[in-house]
Amino acid sequence: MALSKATVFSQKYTLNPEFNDKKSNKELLGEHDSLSLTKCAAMCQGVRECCFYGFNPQKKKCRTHKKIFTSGVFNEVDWRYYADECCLSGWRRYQDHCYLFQQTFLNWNEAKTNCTNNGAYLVEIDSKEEDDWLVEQISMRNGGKNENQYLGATSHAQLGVWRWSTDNALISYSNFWPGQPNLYAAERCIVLDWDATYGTYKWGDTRCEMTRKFICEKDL
Ligand SMILES: [Ca+2]
Ligand SMILES: [Ca+2]
Repeated sequence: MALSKATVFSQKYTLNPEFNDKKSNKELLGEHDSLSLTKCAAMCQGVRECCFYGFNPQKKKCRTHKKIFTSGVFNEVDWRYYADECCLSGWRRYQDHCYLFQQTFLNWNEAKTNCTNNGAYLVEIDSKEEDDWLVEQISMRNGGKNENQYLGATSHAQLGVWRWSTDNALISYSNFWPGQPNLYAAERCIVLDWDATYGTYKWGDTRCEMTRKFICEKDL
């Protein structure tokens, strides 16, 4: 699939105010002269690896980064940073990951294969922030309908011990409904499970043969 960054970019770019007046050489692609923010944005847009850029209107400089830097940060006034959407068309970006909300219903194994074939993995939720963002996204798409979504964790190897499918790591964050997981022997997969009473999604264990919607995730 061709990466249509020009199209994606024109839809949206976001200011990241937490990086105001900061600079870092981490994940840096380059620093260039640039007369305007628009020209700086185009410099990032024109480079496939670029997903984050900063512009300094006083110095007329543009810094392009592979992704958001999290270390090596120092102060330098007048830098303002923007995130290029930077995901393939149809995917949504959250922090340094891209997500595809698949609308077909597949069993867990098929869902996992589908994500692999998309150069991604079945979504792995590592924080409350990521969980909240995903719930917000699927709530918008499904309008509160009962369309549960597979996550990438199973307990195939050991009853009640949940591991992510990419690296077999134990899940470090979870957000199960009270009373879940409840059927350890039969329900070896996890879904984001809609509850009409609470009007939101939390996690539940489920049978892996059930066909569900699912979310693919990939790293930038
Ligand atoms: Ca994740
Ligand atoms: Ca259950």
